Order: sequence, then structure tokens, then C-alpha cells
Amino acid sequence: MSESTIEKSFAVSRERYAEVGVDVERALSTLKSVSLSLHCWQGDDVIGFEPASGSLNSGGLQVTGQYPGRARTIEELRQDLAKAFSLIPGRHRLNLHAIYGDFGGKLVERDSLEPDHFRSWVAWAEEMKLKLDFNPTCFAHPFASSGWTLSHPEKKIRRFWIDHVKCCRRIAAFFGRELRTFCLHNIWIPDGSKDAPVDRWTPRARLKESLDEIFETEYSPTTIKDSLECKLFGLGSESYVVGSHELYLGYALTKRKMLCLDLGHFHPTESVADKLSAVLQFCPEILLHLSRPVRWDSDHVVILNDDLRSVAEEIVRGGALGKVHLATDFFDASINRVGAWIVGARATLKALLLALLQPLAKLIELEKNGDFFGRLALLEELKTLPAGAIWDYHCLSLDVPPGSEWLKEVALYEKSVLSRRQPDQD
Ligand SMILES: [Mn+2]
Repeated sequence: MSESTIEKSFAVSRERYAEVGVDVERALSTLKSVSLSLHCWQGDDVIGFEPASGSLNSGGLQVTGQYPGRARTIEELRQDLAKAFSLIPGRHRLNLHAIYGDFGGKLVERDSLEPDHFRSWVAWAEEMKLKLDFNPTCFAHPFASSGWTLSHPEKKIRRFWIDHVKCCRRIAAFFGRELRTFCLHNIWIPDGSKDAPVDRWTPRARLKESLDEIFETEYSPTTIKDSLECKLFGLGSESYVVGSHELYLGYALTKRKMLCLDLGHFHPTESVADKLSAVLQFCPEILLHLSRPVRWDSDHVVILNDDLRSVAEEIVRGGALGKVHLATDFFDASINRVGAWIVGARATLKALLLALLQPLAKLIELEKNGDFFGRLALLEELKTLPAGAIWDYHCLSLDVPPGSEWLKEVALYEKSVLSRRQPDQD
């Protein structure tokens, strides 16, 4: 696709949108201001760099697939991330988990993590002009093998995880200070039980107590924004999850923390998009984890489906782009991992673009006048307007390959880099 073809298609498409009352330039300038938080863990199947890193498959997480090319070192992960970021239009953020420290092959217990273990990430982020976000890793560890962490019945184990999260908040605040921006710090724990417990009360009281201790240290909200990620069910926690939606919603509201809603953490028929206009009546900000559940919380790569489009529409229609932090969260080891990142990030940006290309004032007017047929028909017509030409122009103007041209780059990267990596021994 030549530049002039893209520009010509853009000019025609811009006219088509103008006819229905959409200002394309304005939509694009809004889209350019959006920063996604890209999760690092798609690159290495959530394994991280602890020397004796065990299996992830504790705490209800499961990565399936053995596609070659997994990043095995910090250098490989950075190289893959740089490739992915180069094919995603816009300026974005990188989301790290605590197991991704620069440990130099040494065993550092999770309750002894220091900002120093992440200093090289800050240097890399500065070089890449990225901001950093952070997460404690309360899984894939012998002390999490029972499936309980911050609400564990044993005080010693609770202590370990409380101290871990405290270390993580220090590191997040360090990121915020060093990079002169806030760092999104999100807590997810696997705690729950396979079968229906008799006592649902005590673990929730213990979790609340653990969180209270974790948040005793106050950091400026300009350096760290804490969030809590709820879940309805998980593998091994089908009947009871301690950190449920209600528990964290209550906690977030009363203790002024952010709520994190993950698209895969609710009942399959429940709409996360619908929650935004409810939760944001009370919470000033929210974190969204963009994932794609297929029948369960399967963490498939995000695509431009109705769920994602509805989320984007709700954010745009509510004028909430400044209140909703968007973070990707999926892991698929059965396909090219770098490509997976790009598909998910580009789909998210496309969903936002489509939402921004709707004539909101006109749709609201139809609704206000009770013209529900007109509303339905216009929404249907919008679906086939030439958004692709606008997207291509957006990519071109941000120096990123338009259309499917980025696939060539991924294929080349696979051939020259990923396919040369030795397969895992285990
Ligand atoms: Mn999540």
C-alpha cells in the first residue's frame, strides 16, 4: 500500500465521516493521547527471571502452547518488547510483574525485593521513552502452592506475602519517582477454594487486615496508584474467591484505592462495559485488564470483538478516557508471542478509534427524541463506514506499518531472531 493510496483513501473516508457528523481529525488527536499499559508476561509465558522459577501453574493460571521463541532472558524480553512497541502506533507503558527483576542469576526472596533489582528496567524504559507499571507476584511460589496468600490461615505465610506486596509498592513508587509519572500498581491474589467452604468470613476478614497493613505506608498518588483486581472464579477456586468484586469494590471506595476489572474475571454473560458507568459514579479512576475469556478466564489474545468494542464505546461515550487506565492482560504460548502482543494492542486501539468515530451528539439526540429505530439504524450504518482507511492513516502518521504490513516485520523477526532460540529443555 503506497503512502499516496493511504492518503487518498483517508481523504475520501474523512468526507464520509463528516457527512454523518464525525470530526475525524479530532478522533485521531484523541487516539494519539491514549497510552496502553502493555503486559510483559506475554513474552515468556509468565515465567520471569527468578533463578529457580518453577511452574506457573499454581494459583489458577495456566499457559498453554509451546510455540518456539519464548524470551528466556531479560535481554531477549526487552528485544521482543522493543519489536512489539515499534509496531504499535502511539506512546505506551510497560507493565512488569515482580518476578521480572534483574536478579543477575541470584535468588532474591520475594519479601526482600528492592528497587535496585529493577533499576535496569528504569534505564531501559527511559531509553525507550516508556512509563512503567508494576504488580506483586502472589503465585508460582512454594508459599502460594496451597492457593492462599494474603488470606492464608498461617500467620507466617501471610507475613511473607504482606511483606512482598510492601516491597512491590516501594518499587512502584521508585518507578513513579524516577520516571516522573504515576506507576499503576495492581494487586491480584489467587486465594479461594475449589469446593464450597463453610467459613467464607474469616479469610475475607484476614484479607482486609492484610491490605490495611500493606497500605499503611502512604505514597503520593502522583507516584503510585494502587488497584485491587477481583475475580469471580478461577481454576481451583471455582466455589469461593476471597478477593471478590464486592470485597474490593467496598475496599476501593472506603480506602480510596482503584478497582481493577479484568474482562475475563466475571461470569461469561456479565458485561464489564456496563460496570463502568456504575463504578465511575463513585470511584474517580479505574484500571481495566483487557483479556479475552473463551468460556472461562482463558486469557486469549485480545481481538476486536463486541466485548472490547463495548468497553471502548462506554469509555468514549462517558468522556472517561482520563479516568480509565487500560492494561492488556493475556498470554498465549501457542502462537508467535510478539505477534500476540501487537494483535492485542492494535485491536484495543482500533476499538477506541471505532468508538471515537461515532457521531455521539447525533446518537444521543435520536435517543432523547425516542427515535429508537433511527438510533438502531445509524449504529448499523456506522459499522460499515471506512474506519480501516482512518486507521491506516493513523499508523502511517505515527511511523508504524499500516494495514497488515506489520506482519512482514513479525515474520522477519521470527526468522532472524525467535526461531534461533533453543527450545526449552523441560
Ligand atoms: Mn488481570
